[in-house]
Amino acid sequence: MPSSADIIARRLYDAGCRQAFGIPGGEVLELMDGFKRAGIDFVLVKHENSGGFMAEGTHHFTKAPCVLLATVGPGVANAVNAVVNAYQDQVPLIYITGCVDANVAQTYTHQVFDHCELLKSVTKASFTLADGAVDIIIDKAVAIAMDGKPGPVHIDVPISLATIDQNIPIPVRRVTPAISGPVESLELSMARNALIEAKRPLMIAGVEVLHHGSSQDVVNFCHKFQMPLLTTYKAKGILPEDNVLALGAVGLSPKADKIFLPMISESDLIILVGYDPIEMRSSWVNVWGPNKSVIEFSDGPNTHYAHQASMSFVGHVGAGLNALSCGVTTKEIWPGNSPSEVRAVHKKAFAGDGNWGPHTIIATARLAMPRNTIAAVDTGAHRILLSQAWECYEPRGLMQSSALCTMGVALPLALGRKLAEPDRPVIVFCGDAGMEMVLGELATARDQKLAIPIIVFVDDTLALIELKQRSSGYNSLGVDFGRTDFAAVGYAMGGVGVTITDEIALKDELLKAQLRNTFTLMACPIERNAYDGNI
Ligand SMILES: Cc1ncc(C[n+]2csc(CCOP(=O)(O)OP(=O)(O)O)c2C)c(N)n1
Ligand SMILES: [Mg+2]
Repeated sequence: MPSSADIIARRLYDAGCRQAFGIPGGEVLELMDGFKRAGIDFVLVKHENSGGFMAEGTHHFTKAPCVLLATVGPGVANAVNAVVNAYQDQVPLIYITGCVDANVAQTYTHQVFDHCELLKSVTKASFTLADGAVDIIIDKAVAIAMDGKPGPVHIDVPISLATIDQNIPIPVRRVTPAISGPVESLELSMARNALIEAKRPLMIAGVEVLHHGSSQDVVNFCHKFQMPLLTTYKAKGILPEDNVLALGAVGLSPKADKIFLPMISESDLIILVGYDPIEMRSSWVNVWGPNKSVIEFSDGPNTHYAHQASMSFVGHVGAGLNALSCGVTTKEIWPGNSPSEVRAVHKKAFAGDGNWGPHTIIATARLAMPRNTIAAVDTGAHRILLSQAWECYEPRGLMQSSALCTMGVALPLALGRKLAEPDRPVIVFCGDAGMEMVLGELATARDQKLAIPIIVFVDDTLALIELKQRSSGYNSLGVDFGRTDFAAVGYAMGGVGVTITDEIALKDELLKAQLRNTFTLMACPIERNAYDGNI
C-alpha cells in the first residue's frame, strides 16, 4: 500500500509537478523518497528561500503548482520570504514542511515552533496532514493554490505520518469550477456603447490575464480595435513588445510615468484587463479621477480601492473582453494624435546614449540573445531600467518579483525555469548586492550543469536606495560596499567568470555562455550614479 508520502508525491505528479526544491533534514527523508518513486526530481539547493524561487521558475513553464520542501524549524523559517513572495506575486507554491509528531512536541522542544501559525498570514491555507485524509489534504492544497488568484499553500507533515500506509479509496473526481465571462445585461450593453463612442480608448493589462490564459484574447482585441496597450511588468509580452500597439510597461518608473500618464489623462475610456495594482507604485493610486470612463475585467471584486472603475465585470477576463468586443465594429481611434509617437518617446527615453552603461548592456544582451530568451531580473535600480528597456515577445518573457519586490530572485528563478525547460535560452540580470545575497546558488547552477549567462551590474552600491537617500537629502549611510571579484567567484564556484567592459566582449561572451554546460558570471562594472535621471 502507498505511504502518505507516496500519496502526496503521486498527486503532485498528476498535477504536473516534475521537480521539488529544498534542503533535506531528518523529518523529510520519507517525503523525498516518495517524490523519487513518483518521478519528481528532488533538487538540492543552498538556501530554502532560493528553492522557493526556483520552484516558481518551473511553474512559469509547466503552469502546474510548484513544490518547495523544508525541514523542521530553521528550514521552514528560511523560506518565509519566498512564501510571502508567492502570496503577493501570485505563485501556486505548495510548501511542504516536516515537523515532529504532535505527541512528541509536548515534551521535545528542540527546533520546534508552530509552523502553521508562522505561515498562516502569508499563505492561502495551511494544513497539518491528518491520517486518513492525506489525499484530501493534498488535493485541497493543489486546488486552493491554483484557484482564483494563485498563491502558496502550506502542508506540515508529521514525521511518522509520512511513512504510514494509506488505504486510499478509488480516486475521486475533483472538479475545477469553470470561470465564465459576463452574461448579456444592461451593464454589458453600456460597456459596449462606451467602447463604440470612445475616441481615445486605452487598455491596461495585468497578471490576471496570465492566470486566465487570456493573452490571445488581449492580442485579438488589440488587433481588432488597434487598441494601444500598456502592461504591468508581469504582463509584459502579452502582446509582443515590437508590435506598435504595445506602448510599454508601467510599474515603478517615474520616468515612464511622465511619458504615459498624460495619455491616461487624455484617454476617454480605459479598459482594465486583469490589472492588479499590487505591482504599482503610489503614483498609480487613484491616478484617474472619479469621472473617468473605466471598464474593468478582473478575477475578483475591487476592494483594494487603489483605483475605481465605472463598470466592473468579475469573472474570466478573456471571456469578458470577448463579450465586450462582440458586435462592436471598428473605427479610427486617437484621431490627430498617435499613441505610436508616445511609444517612440518611451523607447528613446530608455535607450541610453550609446556609451557603456546599463542601457548598453541591456540593449546588447537583447540583440545577442535569441528572440525566445526568458530573462530574470533582480530587484534594484537595474530592474526598473530593464523592465522598461527589455523587450518581451511572449507572456512571462521576463520574470521578477514585482509585488513583494524582493532581492535575491533572479538567479533562482532562472535556474528553475532552465531546469524545467532545458532547451530554452535563459539569462539573469542582477545587481551586485542582489548577487551577493544568493552567491551560494551558483553552486546549484554548477551541480545542475545549467548554461546560464548571469550579468551583474557592478556599481558597489545599493543604487536604488542610494538614489532615494541622496534625493531625500539623507546622509550617505549603509549603501556602499567593497568590490567583489565576481569573475574569480565564477571560477571558484565551478563555473566561468569574466569581467566585461565593452559591448563587443559582452556579445561574444553571451554567445559562448549559451554553449557551456555551466553558468557564466559576467561582471559588468558601471558608473556610480548610472541610473540618475534614467529610471
Ligand atoms: C530582501 C530585500 N532587502 C532589501 C530590499 C530593499 N532594496 C530594494 S533595491 C535595493 C538595492 C539593491 O542593490 P543592488 O542589488 O546592487 O541593485 P542596484 O539597485 O544597485 O541596481 C535594496 C536594498 C529589498 N527589496 N529586498
Ligand atoms: Mg548595485
